[in-house]
Amino acid sequence: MSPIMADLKALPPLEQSTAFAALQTHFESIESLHLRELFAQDSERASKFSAEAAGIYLDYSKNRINETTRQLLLKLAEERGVREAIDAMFSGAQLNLTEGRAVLHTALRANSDETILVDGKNVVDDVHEVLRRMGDFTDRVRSGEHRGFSGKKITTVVNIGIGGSDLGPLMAYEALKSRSDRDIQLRFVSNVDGTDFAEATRDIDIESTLFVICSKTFTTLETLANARLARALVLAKFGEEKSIAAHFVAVSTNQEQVEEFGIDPANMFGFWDWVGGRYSYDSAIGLSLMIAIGRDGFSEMLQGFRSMDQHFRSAPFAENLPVLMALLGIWYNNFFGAESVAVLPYDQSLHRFAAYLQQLDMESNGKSVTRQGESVGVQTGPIIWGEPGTNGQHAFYQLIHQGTKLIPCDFIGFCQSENPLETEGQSMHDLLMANYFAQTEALAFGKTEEEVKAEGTREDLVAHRVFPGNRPTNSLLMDRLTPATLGALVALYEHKVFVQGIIWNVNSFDQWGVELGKVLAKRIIPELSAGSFPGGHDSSTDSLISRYRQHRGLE
Ligand code: G6Q
Repeated sequence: MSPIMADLKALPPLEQSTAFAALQTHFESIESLHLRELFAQDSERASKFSAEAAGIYLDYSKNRINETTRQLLLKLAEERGVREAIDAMFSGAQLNLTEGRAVLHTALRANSDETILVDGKNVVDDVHEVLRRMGDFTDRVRSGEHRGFSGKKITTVVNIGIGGSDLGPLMAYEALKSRSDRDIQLRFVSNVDGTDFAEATRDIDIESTLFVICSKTFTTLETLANARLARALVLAKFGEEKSIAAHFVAVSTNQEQVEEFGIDPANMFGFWDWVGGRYSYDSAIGLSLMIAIGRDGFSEMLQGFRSMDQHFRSAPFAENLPVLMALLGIWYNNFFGAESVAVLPYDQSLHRFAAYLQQLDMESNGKSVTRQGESVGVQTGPIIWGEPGTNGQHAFYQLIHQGTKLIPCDFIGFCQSENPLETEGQSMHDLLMANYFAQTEALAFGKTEEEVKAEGTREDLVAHRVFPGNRPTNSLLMDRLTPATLGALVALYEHKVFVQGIIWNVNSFDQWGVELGKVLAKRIIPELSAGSFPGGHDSSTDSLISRYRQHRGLE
């Protein structure tokens, strides 16, 4: 075994572990039990199955578990070495063994007096140095000290990046928009589809626009293509290479490529290879967000991340929010055969949260081999999807309530609204949250045939109007959506994904699955331009390319 792999407990296949076998036996006895019975048996159930940390209250009582389930799941976490893995991650062990890297996004929010060594160097000092530079730059942009080439104040920031260099800042900007400087608008360009760039830039005033080029590697095709378009716009406007310095900054780990692109390293904000792209929006990748919410807002967000980190690191598993949510996920994924998880924020400003979690979870745990390269043998990462409530209620909740699939849901809501409007004396927020509470109640308890009949329902409609219930939900309730609660919420999901990855024994920190498509696309790019097309793919791909070429007038 390599020294890297020695960082974690040697694990037998999951289905051979003692706790997993015990859970399998237990599952057979509890599978048919209804949440109606579980609640009827115990009036204290809600308080027994809830936990709170870092401003997040988690009620997980509407899950198909009893005390034995909880104990067995907690045993599974212990048996799979979750405690040791947490310690290893926080101390900088090279858990990302296929890329030979530490996994230290938690260092991005460490207090300045902490010490975390990577190759003998305290990385916390570097983190705080970059944060200070970001803060100073942010202040200069917001105050108008940093201006465009022609002297105009910056009023538009266009973030160009993709995947981990886009989804985090975008999600967080949308979430915290109510706290942003409204004199500065953020735009995001990610897709290599020209429409994305064209729409984001069609009405901007280049003289007052700052482009933030975010790319960990600075080699990503989509980002570089969009960055070149932006560069051309700026040069077309001013006709001088010198204008680039006023209108471009880069966020990257790759100084050489940044310089080659023509951005002065003085305008570059760095981060490190021990930060995974999808774990990076609290690094310099969050620069555009910091410009929007200010350095204090950003620091408040880091404080929220930190509170959840501390909780995750120190709380006993029975009270540990990320561990509990991870175990509940495993319960449905590996025993009930659930294929997906719906994430349902009752807050419009979290409308990109499910998309953000899709990458965080699916790119991390969408794996089928173990850390040692053997077949995992069990189901791993679920499909993550969702939309804000109440919109989802008028679209896909039907399937969650009465469909044939079991879809565990995370409901996310806040006690205070950032926009506390009233309509004829009625709080809009109460209308919203009444729906949150009602949905979790309906999903858990449903409506029986007797209840439907008792309402005088026509005989032929009874079956259609029955709600089976017993549909599990987690309820996450927070006071309000602040930078700190957002940070804590994101860290909760980051650590949940980590715990599941450890239990399945997969490497949650690589993403080899995105490589093949990139390589094939590179081969195809020249085949879509003038010149003869030799074919040589399979018959389907060849004919699709030929048809495309015909329609483009090339054949
Ligand atoms: C995230 C992934 C991926 C990455 C993008 C952008 O964990 O690695 O989504 O963030 O491919 O990569 P660059 O930041 O290097 O451009």
